[in-house]
Amino acid sequence: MYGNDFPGEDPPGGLLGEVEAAEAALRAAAARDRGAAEPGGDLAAYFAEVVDADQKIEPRDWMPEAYRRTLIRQIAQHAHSEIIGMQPEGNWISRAPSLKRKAILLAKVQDEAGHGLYLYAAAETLGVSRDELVDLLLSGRQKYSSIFNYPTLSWADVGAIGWLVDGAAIVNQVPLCRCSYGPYARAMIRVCKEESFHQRQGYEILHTLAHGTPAQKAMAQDSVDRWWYPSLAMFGPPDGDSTHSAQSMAWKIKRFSNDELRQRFVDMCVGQAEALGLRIPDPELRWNDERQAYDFTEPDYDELMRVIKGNGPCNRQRMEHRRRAHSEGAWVREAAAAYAAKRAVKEKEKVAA
Ligand code: FAQ
Repeated sequence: MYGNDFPGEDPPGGLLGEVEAAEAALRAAAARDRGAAEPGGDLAAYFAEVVDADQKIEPRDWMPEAYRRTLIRQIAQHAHSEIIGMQPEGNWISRAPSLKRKAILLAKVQDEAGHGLYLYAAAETLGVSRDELVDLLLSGRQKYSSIFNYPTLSWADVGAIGWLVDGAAIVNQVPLCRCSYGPYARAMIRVCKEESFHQRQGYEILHTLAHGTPAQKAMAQDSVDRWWYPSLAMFGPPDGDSTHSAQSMAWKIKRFSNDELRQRFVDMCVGQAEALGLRIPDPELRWNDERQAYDFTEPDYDELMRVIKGNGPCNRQRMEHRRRAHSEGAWVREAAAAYAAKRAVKEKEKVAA
């Protein structure tokens, strides 16, 4: 048992095996002939046919306006989450307990920035600019994941974020590798491979602490106690309250409902917690033979709604930090734009010569 492997290897090869299968399917879809219907006739029928055949909608294709808007909302929210998500762990870079841990954490936090960039680039293929999306985040008109509004109080929190938050992110994102929109699906393949490393590094931190001194083990347990329910809430409201799931699943943007993925995450974590020697803080957690899944206590969805609306423990702090970083980075954007303009003039002169 190690990181994101799960008992019985279902699906075969674990979650990474599923990512590889999705990557192979993407290649096959790109190579396949799309069949009889060509755009030009009934565009909506053509769109439906491509989605039904599990092929990919590409930026050049016609798509319903609501599909485009849904993708922009979800991909932008996802991108913002990666960027804001750098803050809780970033707080620990200068306090990591060894040079090795510091180097690993630096690389991990930098990867999150990279994920944000792949995702902004995927959203841009839908006809919005990164500047517009950043404005929407900074003005509070677009969201980011609830989970990043909780504080990191100890070094063990870096482990718990890797194990639980990256673990939940992977369970949610592996099916997105098979999303119907090509650029999002392709971005997700790379993101999932990197997230898998993130999850393992968190698991390894917790494993080390859980097998250390009694104080270290207690610190690890305290982290798991605080991060468990917020991680369950990351999957979104229960299916009955999820406004977008039905349509997103019909369009094959989402492949599973919020509750299905939450259950999958719980089932994956139980064995891993046992291997860590840590307790999942849920007295109701028990195997249900009939359902072939664990029964568990749902997270507090009222708390989720409060956090989503801006009233979590760290919402204000996270947004203030992001706004400050954005304004302090203005000179970098100006310098990059001036450099690009100079290069464009030089290129023009070269062509003219
Ligand atoms: N937080 O109808 P649904 C990561 C909103 S990346 C905030 O069920 P949907 C990597 C939702 O937007 C983590 N808001 O919505 C990392 C909607 O609001 P709206 C981010 C939430 O879209 C690790 C309303 O509630 N991952 O962790 C949340 O069908 C470590 C109704 O909900 C993604 O973004 C929430 N938890 O399903 C980085 C994955 N849940 O717009 C750094 C892609 C729901 O109508 C360090 N996104 N809402 O006002 C998704 O899969 C989906 O968007 C869901 C929500 C599943 C999050």
